[in-house]
Amino acid sequence: MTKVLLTGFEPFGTATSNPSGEIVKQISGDNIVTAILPVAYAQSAEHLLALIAEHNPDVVICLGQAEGRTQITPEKVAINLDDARLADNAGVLRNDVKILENGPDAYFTTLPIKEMVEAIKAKGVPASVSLSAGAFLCNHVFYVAQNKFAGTKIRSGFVHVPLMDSQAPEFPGLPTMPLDQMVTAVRAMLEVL
Ligand code: PCA
Repeated sequence: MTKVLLTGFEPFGTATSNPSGEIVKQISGDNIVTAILPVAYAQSAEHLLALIAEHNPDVVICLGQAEGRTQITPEKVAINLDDARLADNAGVLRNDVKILENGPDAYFTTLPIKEMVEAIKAKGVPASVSLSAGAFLCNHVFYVAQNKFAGTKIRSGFVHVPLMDSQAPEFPGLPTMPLDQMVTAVRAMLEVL
């Protein structure tokens, strides 16, 4: 049986909740380990690598919030760069910092993201491949995971989700999606695996 590690993030910035964390709270199964990562550069990577060492997953899927998006968006590429206007939850601001000094500039996902997008759309939830995970925490853990599993058979990747409906008052004017649709989408991705 394929063992999956599925992670979300805690809230960050001015937000008081994070859909990625709420999604993972609703997913469970015999072969699924879920966790919520801190939104802090050093701690997120440390936590993710500790979970991997403890659980030996065959597949790692990390989820994160992307304000402004309207669809579930599996990410194609992780870049070797921390560069954000926002400080992380530990107060660390990074501009133009490499994640791994001698690492490659980028890694592609090793998840079957096109099949995943089709499976999500088949459930009636909008989805598309994204070509940029940004350069904040989401890209950071994505790059750390891809680097960890480079050259192995372990598949890993990152999926951004929109804001959820309950966040509308905190993010006026930005698109949201019902949380249950996001949970449906994540279950559809897991079925592909
Ligand atoms: N989204 C942020 C970090 C945590 C999250 O859920 C990002 O897109 O980098």
